[in-house]
Amino acid sequence: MSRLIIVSNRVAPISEGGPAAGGLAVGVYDALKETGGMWFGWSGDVLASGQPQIVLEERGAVTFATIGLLRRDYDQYYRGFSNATLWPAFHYRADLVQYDRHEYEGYSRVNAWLAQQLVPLLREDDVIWVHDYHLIPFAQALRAAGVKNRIGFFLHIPFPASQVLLAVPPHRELVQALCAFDLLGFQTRPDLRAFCDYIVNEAGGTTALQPDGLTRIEAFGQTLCAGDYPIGVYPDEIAELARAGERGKPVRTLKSTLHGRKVIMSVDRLDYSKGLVERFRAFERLLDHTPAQRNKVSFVQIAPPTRADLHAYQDIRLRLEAESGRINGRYAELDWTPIWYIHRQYERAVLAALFRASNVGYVTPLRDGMNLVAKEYVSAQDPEDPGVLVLSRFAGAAQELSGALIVNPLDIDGMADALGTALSMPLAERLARYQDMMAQLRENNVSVWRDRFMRDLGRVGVRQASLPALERAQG
Ligand code: ADQ
Repeated sequence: MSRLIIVSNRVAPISEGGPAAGGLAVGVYDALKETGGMWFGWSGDVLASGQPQIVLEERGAVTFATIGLLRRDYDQYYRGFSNATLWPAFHYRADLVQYDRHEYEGYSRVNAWLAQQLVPLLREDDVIWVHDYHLIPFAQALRAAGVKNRIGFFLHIPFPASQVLLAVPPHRELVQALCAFDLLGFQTRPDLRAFCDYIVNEAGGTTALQPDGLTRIEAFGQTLCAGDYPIGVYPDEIAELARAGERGKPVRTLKSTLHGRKVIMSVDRLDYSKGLVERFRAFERLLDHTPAQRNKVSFVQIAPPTRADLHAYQDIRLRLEAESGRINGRYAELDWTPIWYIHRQYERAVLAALFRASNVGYVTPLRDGMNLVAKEYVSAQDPEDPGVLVLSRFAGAAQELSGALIVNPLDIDGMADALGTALSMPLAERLARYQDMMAQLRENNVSVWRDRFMRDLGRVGVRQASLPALERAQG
């Protein structure tokens, strides 16, 4: 079996069975343990000066290879082009896109430099799997260094519609760089369609659905394959964590503070793509329109700040603080706080137990590649008395979780109605919806996601020769 090389911006700090590891990290780490291999990426350190050196750490059959970034590289590659240009554009926020040519040059330079660091560690039959928007030019950089191995790419965030992607000045170079991979994986079919639309209408390439379900793409003189691979979780492990935490301190504290009131629960990184302002307002609208709900339900929003050195993130934080203060000021009573707005990180086991103790999972991003919280919320429910998931149609998870109450996060009244429906849903309907979603989550767990991608990457094989012009014209 070939050795697997995972390349991602950050290398997940995995400790065996450790609480910090998310589904993705665990899923990928499992694959590495099976095949043996290496996880390569940024260590998280930012160096003021000097020459960053790779640190190798062996754990069983897995080698962790990490390297620091110089301050200028961090600013241009990570903070700048990745998170101030690509992240907003790929989440349909062209209004927030900041573009600086030097940052793009830094992004390309760091990708090339990281690729050069990896090359001496590679063996001939390694299979390389690159993750996410920080590393779009990575295969191109490896190819330039003479690497012929199979290289796959998985995009964790949405791929935007062409008209939105055009807002990123080097859009063409980026898509051309993606075409240097052998296999491209997207979270959902709409993301794959958006990519194909760009290939056909902006790049003059062709796309064709193959009998094996993969889409064959020809563009920029390259031939590659693409498919949709919705990422999953391990639902039964989350259920077990949640059950084990049912009598733990966090849940006891929550319950004793609530005095039998219902709970609506949200957990997100604090990010403008997650739709938190609209979500707060819809909860306020519920209280406005349904006086009977006042003092009967609290909304818990857990949102640890991220990327706090970017203006857009400081801005959303201030807006949320203002909104939660305003709504609480309007409705709170001596014995009831309507919105609990918490900036903390919690261990996975605690989150799972809190999900189980809540009546509604409220997951309403404006755009999201998948949204694992939606899947974790459902997995954590009590099979005898499950809560209800209220889910944005713009989360990738909505393509699979049809048992959720699907909402448009811009429709404040619609979301308030859905919250009301969720809070009063009879047990029989909650059970039917939960069972439907759990079956889906078990069928497409994170191992299935990983194995499908690895199988297809093995299948597409080494770089394929371009088809002759005639066949290309027939598409
Ligand atoms: P994210 O944007 O980070 O991921 P998400 O899929 O929701 O979004 O994953 C967040 C993870 O962090 C979840 O496992 C969640 O439990 C955990 N988490 C969130 N808040 C936490 C807190 N306060 N304490 C502890 N843990 C917390 C990107 C894409 C998503 C895609 C994933 C995986 O943006 O769309 O689903 O990658 O592909």
